[in-house]
Amino acid sequence: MKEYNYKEIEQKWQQTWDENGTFYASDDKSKPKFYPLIEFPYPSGKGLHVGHPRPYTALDIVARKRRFEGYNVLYPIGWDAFGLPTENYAIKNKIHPAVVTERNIARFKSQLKSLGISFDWSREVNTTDPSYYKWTQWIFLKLFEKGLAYKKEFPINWCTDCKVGLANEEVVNGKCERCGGEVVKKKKNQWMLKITEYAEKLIKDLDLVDYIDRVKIQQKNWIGRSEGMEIDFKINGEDEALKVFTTRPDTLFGVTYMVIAPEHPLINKLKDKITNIDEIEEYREMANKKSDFERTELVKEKTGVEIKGIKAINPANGKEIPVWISDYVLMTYGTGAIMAVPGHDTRDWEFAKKFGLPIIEVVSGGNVEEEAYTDTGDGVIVNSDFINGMRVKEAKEKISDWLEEKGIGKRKVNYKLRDWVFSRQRYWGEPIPLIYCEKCGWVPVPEEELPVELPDVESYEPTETGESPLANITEWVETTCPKCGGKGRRETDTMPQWAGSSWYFLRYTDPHNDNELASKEALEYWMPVDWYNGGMEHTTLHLLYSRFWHKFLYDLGIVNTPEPYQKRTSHGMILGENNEKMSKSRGNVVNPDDIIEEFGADTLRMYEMFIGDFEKSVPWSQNGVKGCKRFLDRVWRLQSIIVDGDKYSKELESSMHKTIKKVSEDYEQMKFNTAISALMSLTNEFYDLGKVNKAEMKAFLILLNPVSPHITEELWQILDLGGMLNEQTWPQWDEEKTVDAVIEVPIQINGKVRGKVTVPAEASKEEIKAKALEDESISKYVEGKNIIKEIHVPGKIFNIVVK
Ligand code: ANZ
Ligand code: ZN
Repeated sequence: MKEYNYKEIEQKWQQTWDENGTFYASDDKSKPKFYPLIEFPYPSGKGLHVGHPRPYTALDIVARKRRFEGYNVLYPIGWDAFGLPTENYAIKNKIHPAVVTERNIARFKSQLKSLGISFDWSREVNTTDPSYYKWTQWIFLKLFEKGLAYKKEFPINWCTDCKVGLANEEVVNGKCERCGGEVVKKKKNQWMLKITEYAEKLIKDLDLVDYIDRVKIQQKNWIGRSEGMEIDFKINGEDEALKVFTTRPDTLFGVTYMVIAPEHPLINKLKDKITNIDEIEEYREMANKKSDFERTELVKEKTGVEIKGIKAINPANGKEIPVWISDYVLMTYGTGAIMAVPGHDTRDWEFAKKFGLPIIEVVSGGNVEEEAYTDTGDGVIVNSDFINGMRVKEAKEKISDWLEEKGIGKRKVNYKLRDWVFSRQRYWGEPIPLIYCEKCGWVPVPEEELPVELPDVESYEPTETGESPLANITEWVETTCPKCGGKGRRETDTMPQWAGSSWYFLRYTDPHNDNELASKEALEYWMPVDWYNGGMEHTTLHLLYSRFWHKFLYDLGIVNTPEPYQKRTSHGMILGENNEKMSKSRGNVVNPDDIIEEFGADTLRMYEMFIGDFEKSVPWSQNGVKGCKRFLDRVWRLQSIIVDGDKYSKELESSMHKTIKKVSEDYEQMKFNTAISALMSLTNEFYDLGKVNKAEMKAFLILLNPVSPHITEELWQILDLGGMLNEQTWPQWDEEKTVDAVIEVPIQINGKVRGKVTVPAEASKEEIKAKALEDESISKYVEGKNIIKEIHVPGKIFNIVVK
């Protein structure tokens, strides 16, 4: 027997699969299809991380299993290659980001290939390739055409270090998510995408898909649907009404003051009436410096200023109430103004206590002098005229009807979801394909002129004014208006990194198409993605954005399914040995290349699947890696005990069926660790018995192949089991043979039948007796007596004689 030379074996099979195009998805559309998807990597300069192979191997297992089951499988891979780290590296080292990207991709690709994942490399996509981003731009133009892309002056989050506008989600605790730099507000004209138009569908259609619960919950929370009312409060002596959004119209009689956001337009409108305008302006300036996050932090001390010279009127009881300005009310939610009910809202309560504003109890059950009573379950409405005595739910309906009848209020659904800030003032992104003309306004670049390619520039740094470096290239910026032929200027903002990943799964179905983003036939056959696995860090935004684009394309009739992904699962992270996140600074980074070099890709793959529950984060263990290598060594040596046989042997028949069932089901449920355990136990049985026949070996190798594809393919060849392993079919199990045979034994006490026990056919006398005495209806005849004799007629009867 040759030694287990994993290096030679892995290289050999990777080359063979490549040359044969073994894992290319076929265009044979008569077969059922299976489309698994992993989140395509960002080719960073750091190379592959040991976290990458975990999800890739997981879906590789499912992909390989499906091929054995007769499916036409599309398991694609590509590069999400626009983005800041590459751009920052390019700036620092004065290398074109395209060159950096190419280098990084080459490295990632060779690393990924050395893992032996069954990707269809013929369909590789790269978001920075003009033939790809042509279609990203095309989709943007469709959004623009349908009025879903618009420009708006928007106080954006501005990172003072990256000099770039950030989306809310890129600001973490008031700091830039990427560089940790300080984030301030800056007014800027931005391209926005109207994702809010799809808010309702993005929630409702979650019913159509099979996502793990926590992912659905994240999607819903981010969209943040909230049912309530918009109510108009008259401003004394003005035509102007102040509109608020509330989810608790039942507390209307408890409103003792109002609060507007610092940015609220009412201030400018009533400037002349406001007697303390300087104080107000000063407060506004201070608030402008804070992030939304800081402003809404609960623990923070409330601040605010009363707007003197104006009063509002509570429409329920006609009472005059003061209007305040405070930064705990956000301009970006609801109407930017609230009716304050300090008795029943915690923030309002804190504010009222601090500024000595009155607190009225309108729902009984708490003690509003001590704290806000926010419970909506048990209390009864009090101090509220015609809704007194009702429960919250009923009162809400009643007062909502009343307000609507009077034309003072309107039922309204609000969403936390904001429109998507789609502009970046950076170089390394897709140019936004629009031209500004003094006469015609924003004009799309004609379709036949797409893609608008990134021009070469000298320096990739954003300009001091915060414009993208593209703004400095006059000969690129200055162009003619496609509509009137007059002077035009190109948009110099580029798209965010989210753009390219919002539709890449569509391109994989037909990646070389020059005429369409993908052909109708390809989309119809391959979509939706059957199974999408990715990290929990992407289950909010990437998922939401790509679902939005997909729904938009669905409405245009370009794709044929309302949802892009039928199923979504998520994996846990791989941590350092000491349970901390792997990072350079901690010095605990494991490089997959080193593991492949020392133990082989088959071992690395197995280890990453064996390491623990797939959904949980787990620490790396070098000993665990060694354990997997030892197991594969044992698998290799099975050659020495192989015997002929084209059926499972009597001794192993039941174990074979049980293992096939267990492994098949576990792979589907992503319980890879227990599937591998079952294969380890079966191997032990082979060795205990001193032999494994060819029929058993065939089934065993196919079951193990998805986890460790090279060694299994090699053993198949060495043992001459017929053809290539990857051409076989998945082994079947016989349900009957997976259950142990059981028998019923009647139990007699002193010759009288007192009951029956069910035991395995091969159960011993002791086992039957123990089981019988567990049964109260039998044991009561034995209690307090001595057993003097036991008579066992195997398969027939068990008699206990007592005295
Ligand atoms: C009166 C009231 C009484 C409220 C009460 C709550 C409890 P969700 O569920 O998140 O939609 N609100 C409305 N707009 C706001 C803004 N721009 N900034 C800060 N707070 C705002 O929350 C809706 C509630 O949040 C609204 O209902 C409003 O306070 C507040 F016992 O109105 B409520
Ligand atoms: Zn024009």
